Amino acid sequence: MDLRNGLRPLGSTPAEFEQDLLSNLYYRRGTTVESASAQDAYETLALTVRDRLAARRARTAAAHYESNPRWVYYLSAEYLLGPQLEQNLLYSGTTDLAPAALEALGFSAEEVAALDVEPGLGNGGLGRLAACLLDSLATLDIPAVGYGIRYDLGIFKQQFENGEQVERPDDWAFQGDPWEFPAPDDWQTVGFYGFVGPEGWVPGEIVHGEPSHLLVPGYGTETVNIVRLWRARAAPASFDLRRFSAGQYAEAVQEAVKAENISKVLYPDDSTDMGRELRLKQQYFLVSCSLRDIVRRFRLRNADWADFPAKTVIQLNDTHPTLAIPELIRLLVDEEKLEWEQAWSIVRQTFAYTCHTLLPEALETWPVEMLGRLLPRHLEIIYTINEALLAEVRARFPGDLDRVRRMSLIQEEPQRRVRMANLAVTGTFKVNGVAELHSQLLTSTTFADFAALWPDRFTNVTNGVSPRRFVRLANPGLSALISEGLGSDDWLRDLSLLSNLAPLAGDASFRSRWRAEKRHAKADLGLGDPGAVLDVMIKRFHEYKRQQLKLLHVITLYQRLRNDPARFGVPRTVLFGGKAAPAYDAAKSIIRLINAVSATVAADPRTSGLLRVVFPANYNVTLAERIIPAADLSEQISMAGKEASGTGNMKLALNGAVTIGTLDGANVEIRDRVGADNFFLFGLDTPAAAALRASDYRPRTHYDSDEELRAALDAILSGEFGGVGQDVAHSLLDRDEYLTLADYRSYVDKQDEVAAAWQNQEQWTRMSILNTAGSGFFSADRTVADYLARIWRAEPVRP
Ligand code: CBF
Repeated sequence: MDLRNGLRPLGSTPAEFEQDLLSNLYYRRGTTVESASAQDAYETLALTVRDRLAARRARTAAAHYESNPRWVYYLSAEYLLGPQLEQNLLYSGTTDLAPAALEALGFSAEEVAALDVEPGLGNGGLGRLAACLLDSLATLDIPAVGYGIRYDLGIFKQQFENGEQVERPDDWAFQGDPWEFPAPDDWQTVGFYGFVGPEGWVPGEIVHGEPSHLLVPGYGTETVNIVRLWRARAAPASFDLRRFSAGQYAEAVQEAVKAENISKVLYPDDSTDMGRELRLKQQYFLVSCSLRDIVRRFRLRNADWADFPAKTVIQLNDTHPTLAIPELIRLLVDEEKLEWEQAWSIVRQTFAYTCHTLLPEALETWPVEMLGRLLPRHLEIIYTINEALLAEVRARFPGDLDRVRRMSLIQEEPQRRVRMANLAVTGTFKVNGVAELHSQLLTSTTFADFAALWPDRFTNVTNGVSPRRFVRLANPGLSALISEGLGSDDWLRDLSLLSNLAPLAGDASFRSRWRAEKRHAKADLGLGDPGAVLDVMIKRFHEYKRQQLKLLHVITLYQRLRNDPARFGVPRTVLFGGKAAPAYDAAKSIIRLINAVSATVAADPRTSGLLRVVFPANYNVTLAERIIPAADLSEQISMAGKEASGTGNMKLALNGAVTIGTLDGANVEIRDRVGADNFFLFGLDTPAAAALRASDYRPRTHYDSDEELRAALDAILSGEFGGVGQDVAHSLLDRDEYLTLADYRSYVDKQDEVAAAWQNQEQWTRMSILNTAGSGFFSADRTVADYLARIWRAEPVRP
């Protein structure tokens, strides 16, 4: 009997769903209706929904096995998945069945949904992008697996104490994770340290990688892919029974604790050598476990290594998984006994690399000493790759020693370090940036030498976001209106259909309903003053993103309100959201100053009904899904040439927020698509910003010549805002690394245009609708289609 076809289909009627919920409560949760807690109800609902997806997963796996396809493997240090329950209800078609079934257990859908904790497996843009790409890969029926680390603790929970960010552990899986399937029998062995002897590498420490997986369903299709996550476990022998028996309990487990620290926390603090070494260990742990798993999967249906690149593409999400390149060579040469040439050729046909940054400091390098101590064989392999690379450079550019020095995989000064981005470019067949401008800048600046050597290796794939999560789930009211306007909800699988909304921008009754939806979303957020612009800046805190510029504008508005009300403009609620890296003092000072300004503004009765600054703590996907639908104005104000792409800009535009922004990252493409009239552009562009930076830039000249700017900075310096923030003001006046003062006037004037535009609500609503209508390009489905056409070349397999 074919067991897969023998699976009992799970029912789709309310009665069948309720029956399954009840059985799961009894047989899997081990409790009863009488004693069930809300947590029992949540976990039971999750299992009931998961079972439906698992049945689809079984059919998907069978179809994949049958067709022995080309696989896309995505290697990423992080996945910012967001809450799972509502998405899985939607994707399994059970959204309407759940409330009644839960009611039968005595619980409301709302109280149960509130227990759905976001997995703490991601941090920011590249982690959220990874999650969107997995969603779209499944939606497009592409055989794919995401590989990552199953961190015990997520990035951190942000709280404010006296306005300062404090970091608390994010113990997200404290009560377990009902969406997770552990697979402890599939564990892998990972070595560290040791030496390279005549027989090859002899590791000095062994750690086990224990996998679990989460299901990644496609929308509107049967496919369910997986993301496989590795958790570090000590080898059983590491428990020292002798010491334990002698009462040395801490010493007895210290080896085990050290091993298990590898997957303890996402992005451990890297301000110490120990922290840096732990991060490097995490990176190798991820790639070593994942590559063995990829090889195991290849062998299920294939025998000849020559077929490996035809069956496998491995995408490196930024440089964190770059050690996969020397690791695959090591597996092929040392373990599979292939010749170096064949192994190198396989590697170069298998890997591709996505770069997500333009900040030189974000391009990872590791001390040669540390890498050689932790992974001695990998350092040898990196040296061998480097020899071949430099020979090629010398042959192409004879006598150009400077170029050789720049392109080398090893930086010599001031400390010998391995350049991971150079390794990633050298060991892959395609390298992509994440927005048009970013990809151009990569080939003209960051990777200019490599682009001169291998021009065909470089391409662009502009980021995208999931319309299911960020419109349909986040903004059900607006989604229903869009579906009504377009005559169907097909746009959820083909976002380009949004362009058909454009004519409705001219329809007064549609505009009035659109406005009503925006107002509902604001009311849901508790920011219900319909007359106020909701001005939103939600993103990680970094000086290049320039939250400090937004803050200077807020202070200017506050001062106008007090001194020159005629210039104030329109009522505004300014909302900030985001975390700063724990060791990034300058960003933390900006957070503290925002909270101080917020308190001062709130305490002044003159601001009532006119100006508010709100900063909810712990910005995450859950909060994003509430804020984005309500936003009127989207702040995308980074210094031009610094933001690789941005994806919050896309989510906000899709939900009808109008952008005020610089020509940076994907802002450029957003403006092109929504129309210059529906976008508030300000500031220096990339060449102008670069030229100013390269000149003798003196930020104080702006302070001297601009009265309003001077007043804003003086207010900070005088201690008007709780006596904090002087360091922020000094940094702007003395260095202004990111040209905040240079762009201040252009920004404030543009904000005055925003205020004038807001006064004409019909016109504003037209702009809002045209932003949504013009944003169809920014679907992650289109992004995946571009990856498929330009890099992955994998075909769909339908279960
Ligand atoms: O490509 C996704 C995002 O990645 C970042 O967040 C990153 O982590 N490097 C970039 O800063 C964003 O511009 C980009 O959208």
